[in-house]
Amino acid sequence: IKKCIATAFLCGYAALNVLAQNPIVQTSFTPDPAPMVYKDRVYMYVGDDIPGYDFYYMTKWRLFSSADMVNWTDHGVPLALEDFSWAIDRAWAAQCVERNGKFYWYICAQTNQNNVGIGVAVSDSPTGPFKDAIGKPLIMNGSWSNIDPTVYVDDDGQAYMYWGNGTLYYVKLNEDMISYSGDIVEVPQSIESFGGVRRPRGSENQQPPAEPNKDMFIEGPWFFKRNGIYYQMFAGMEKGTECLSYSISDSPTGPWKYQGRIMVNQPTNSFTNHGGVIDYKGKSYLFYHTGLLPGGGSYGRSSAIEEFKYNADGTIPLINISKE
Ligand code: FUB
Repeated sequence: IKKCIATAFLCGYAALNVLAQNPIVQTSFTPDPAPMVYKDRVYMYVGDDIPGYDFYYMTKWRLFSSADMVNWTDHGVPLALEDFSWAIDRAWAAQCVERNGKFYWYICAQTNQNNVGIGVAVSDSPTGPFKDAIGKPLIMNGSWSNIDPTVYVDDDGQAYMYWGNGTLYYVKLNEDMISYSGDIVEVPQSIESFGGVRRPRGSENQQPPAEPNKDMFIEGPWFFKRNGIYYQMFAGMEKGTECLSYSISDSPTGPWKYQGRIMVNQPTNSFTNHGGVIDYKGKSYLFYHTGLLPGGGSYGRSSAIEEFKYNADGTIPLINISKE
């Protein structure tokens, strides 16, 4: 094991095998995992927390892949802030999806207009090279909520992109995957749809008082469909720390029905949690992050994976973290 870690450090950006344990990458911080199944491999697109920082100042995105969920290949840094002329900081959560043999990596970043925007890079291969597809943000409306894009192409070919922090938005992407039609829609939030409603900043002490321990949509949506059910997993709230929660719908645009928490009250050593869900070779996996790599914490986060089984009705059980 020690030899493998050392090799990974030395080889830098070259493709190499890294360890299969939680945290599954031990050679760099790997927050905000976004898994993608393509052909017979799982690709895990992640961010990169920089050691020593006390905020989410992030500059690049990393990629790993596996054919067995045990041995992971390091594909280095296929995308970074400098690939977007308009991006200056906060290379935050991203997701890559495939359509018609092209790969679209949706990212969010702080822009040179002093807000955050969502961009998209495109490639002919899941491992790159990736290029900014439009040379400007796909979404930039002055809001600081434009983070954490998640994209799903439905069976009828309509693609949807959800994103948000506090406020959850979606648009219908066009077939080219780099433009959209119609308005940006703000998703209504209620106790029934997302477990609670986030209070406007500064109004936390106003009446009516918040119910203790109320869940709510914070950020990090992960939108997907399975057996006819649409799922919206998201970073929710549990005792002042992010947990993973989810809502479901029978339509890609809601209304959403809150189902509860997926990962809660776990010793993750991180304020944030952010995840993705896939089925791969007949098994279901939750990807998420913790601050459990030595030297890690809320600003040094690492990807982890748990296998789980859906309940017979499609609901998701509570999932515990494992450290190995
Ligand atoms: O990694 C930076 C931000 O922290 C992400 O965009 C959020 O989802 C949270 O994980």
